Amino acid sequence: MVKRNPHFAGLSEGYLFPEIARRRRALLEKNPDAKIISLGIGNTTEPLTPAVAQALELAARELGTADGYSGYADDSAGLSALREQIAAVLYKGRITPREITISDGAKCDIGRLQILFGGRATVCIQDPAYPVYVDGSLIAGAGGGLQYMPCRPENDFFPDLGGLKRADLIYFCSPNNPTGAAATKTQLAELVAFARQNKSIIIFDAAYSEFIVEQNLPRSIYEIPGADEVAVEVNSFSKSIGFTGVRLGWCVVPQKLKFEDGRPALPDWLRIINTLFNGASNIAQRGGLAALTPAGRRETQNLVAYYQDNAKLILEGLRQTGIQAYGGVNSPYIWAHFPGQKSWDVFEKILNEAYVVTTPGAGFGPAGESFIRFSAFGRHGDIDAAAQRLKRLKF
Ligand code: PGU
Repeated sequence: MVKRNPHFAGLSEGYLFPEIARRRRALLEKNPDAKIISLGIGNTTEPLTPAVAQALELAARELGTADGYSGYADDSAGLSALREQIAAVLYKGRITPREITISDGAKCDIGRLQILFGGRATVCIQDPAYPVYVDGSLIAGAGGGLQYMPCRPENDFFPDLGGLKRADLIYFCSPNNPTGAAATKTQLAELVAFARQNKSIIIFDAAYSEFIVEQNLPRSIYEIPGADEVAVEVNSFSKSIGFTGVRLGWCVVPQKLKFEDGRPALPDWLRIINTLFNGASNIAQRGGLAALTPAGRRETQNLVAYYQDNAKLILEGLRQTGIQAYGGVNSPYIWAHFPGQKSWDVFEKILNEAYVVTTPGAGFGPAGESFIRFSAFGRHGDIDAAAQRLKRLKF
């Protein structure tokens, strides 16, 4: 018999979102007529926008012709045109196309980065955080060296770096999932200085960067001078243009990022991409290119604005109930506080009394206890109905 990989012993039994889906199904079994509204998993609901949908369609048609067909790409790092556009449009030339690799999504890149740095790397993770950082690190074998950085209303959701032990990797997500907090330039400069001082590497997750509306908030860690020596960045087309199912993202590994022995990290990263990944879908990449044209950029803004209107409705609904809620401005997530209550209990109450699916804060880490995450992804009508139902609840 084969021994089970011991790294799985430290993991919670199941991944967070399937557990939530299970509880939703349980309610439907009890009450098949329940009109459930999901504000749980951050899953996009609006159709692909015209310029992007047309580009995907055209790419698929071309693959059906002898001249237009293509198979494996020569370079698994992605279409050069797309890498150039990401560098020009989204990084304004701060990053070169060579430092960008195109992927099937930010989650998949986080998994591959965990292979790049290996199971011996010690890690610091925001608490609460997107569960993939902790679970993925544990699967990679980093069980011994995992440190939480509590992010609460009291510290403006930015960790107290002074109290931390040095770690090899620092996971940082801004705008944050789940708290909705977007770090300021000053805060990110502090993070970069901390990483430089400790010779740590930041894994910066900018999956929600398009949701930033307030002026002067950084959309990328590379807006901070010197970050290119200490940070990799992952990002995605999932939340900005509705590619949660199409699948397309990218990762930046700057040429200046070096390991302890002075070797650059980029060649090792490209080795992983070429060895364990055959490149992102050729069709999806054409959609990504269309999303970066002026028409595509306008469509992205409209789509994001649609979800931001939803966030306002949820925030208003919660505030009228007297619940303290954070986020929802530069982020599609609202982080609501229910002091003294267990988040899974509040989750069950909202599910069973309002038929609204949410995500319990405890699923994102110990500091998430007594919080609930509301996702603003959904149809206006559903969100409006959910906000009305929330107003009627007594906590
Ligand atoms: N990074 C962050 C911070 C995310 O919140 C998510 C999705 C991703 C990356 C994944 O991006 P892809 O490019 O689509 O791979 N978070 C959602 C979905 C749940 C999940 O398991 O990914 C959420 O509800 O938190």
